[in-house]
Amino acid sequence: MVKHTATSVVTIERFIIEEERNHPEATGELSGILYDLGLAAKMIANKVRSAGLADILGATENENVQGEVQQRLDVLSNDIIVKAMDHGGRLCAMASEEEPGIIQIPDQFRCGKYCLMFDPLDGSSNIDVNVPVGTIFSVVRKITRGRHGELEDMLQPGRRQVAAGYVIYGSSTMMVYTTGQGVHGFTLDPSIGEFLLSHPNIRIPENGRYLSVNDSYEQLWSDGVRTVMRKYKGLDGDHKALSTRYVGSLVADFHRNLLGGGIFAYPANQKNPRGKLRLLYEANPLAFIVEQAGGAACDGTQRVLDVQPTELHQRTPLYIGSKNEVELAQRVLSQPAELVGA
Ligand code: P6P
Repeated sequence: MVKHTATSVVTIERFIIEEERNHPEATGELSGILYDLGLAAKMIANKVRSAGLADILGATENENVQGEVQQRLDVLSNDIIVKAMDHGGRLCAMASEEEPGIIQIPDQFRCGKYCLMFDPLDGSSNIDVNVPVGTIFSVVRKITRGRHGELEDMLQPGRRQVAAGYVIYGSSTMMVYTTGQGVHGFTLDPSIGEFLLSHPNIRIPENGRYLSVNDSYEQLWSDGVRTVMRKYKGLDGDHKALSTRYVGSLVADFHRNLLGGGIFAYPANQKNPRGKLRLLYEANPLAFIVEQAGGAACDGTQRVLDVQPTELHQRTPLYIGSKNEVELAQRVLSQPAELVGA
């Protein structure tokens, strides 16, 4: 494998092609998916950057399948991805946070052997106040027979993913992805419209610096979760105090912790007994990335990538980031209730 450093000018297209060369059996279909997602990301970045000027801020009158008011940029980003991906002949179906059911490939286009699941613009409630938002995507191989993708193709455990990534629309636009060969980050150079390799082989520090959690739910947490948070805050003397950093935008919080070390936690609570975040297109892709970077992700009792999905939009509690902090959560939350806090 060619060893790149952040100083050589390597476009994402060149990097994808060079990575593909490491797999003689590769047909180039997965490379094509990643390339097309990079194109969609540039188009979304363009809309996000000019949202304040082009009167596409604010909410539509529609709600998505989650019952969340759809922001106009949500809908626009969803349409950009669907139209960029539906005709390439590499996908047999898609699924999006913004659409209730599976998105089929139109009959006039060829179907491929992969399924794409995505959250087109996560954290969109932050758009109007200029807080970073992100796109998250997950790719799995089709396992059913027949031309078109089916629900069964989507409901595979996260360990079956063949690629996963996100785009963060922040102070710069970055695309971070893995195909199981490490995690690599590319920063968009708007002057040439290219994603350039800026963060080769990202590794997350084993010990976290930051704690990302919404403390306002403390009264709704179980005793076990409260014990975990006490430890993260250094109140039990057996773990150093982490600095709290919570943007309220998953991709922004995850990206900071991936680069600097930290734990993002969205526990189950009495209001959201299965957590808030979605398994297939939020927790699973980020879990694949973080494990490839040397971190971990659990739902409080098991590895996220081992969860067997049962519904397209199912939610999951999520503890994701530096290995030591995720293992602490799993250790405490796997104890019988009566032992928690012992
Ligand atoms: P809360 C944004 O709406 C989102 O889905 C994630 O991006 C973010 O991490 C989470 O919800 C924030 O949720 O309940 O803390 O506002």
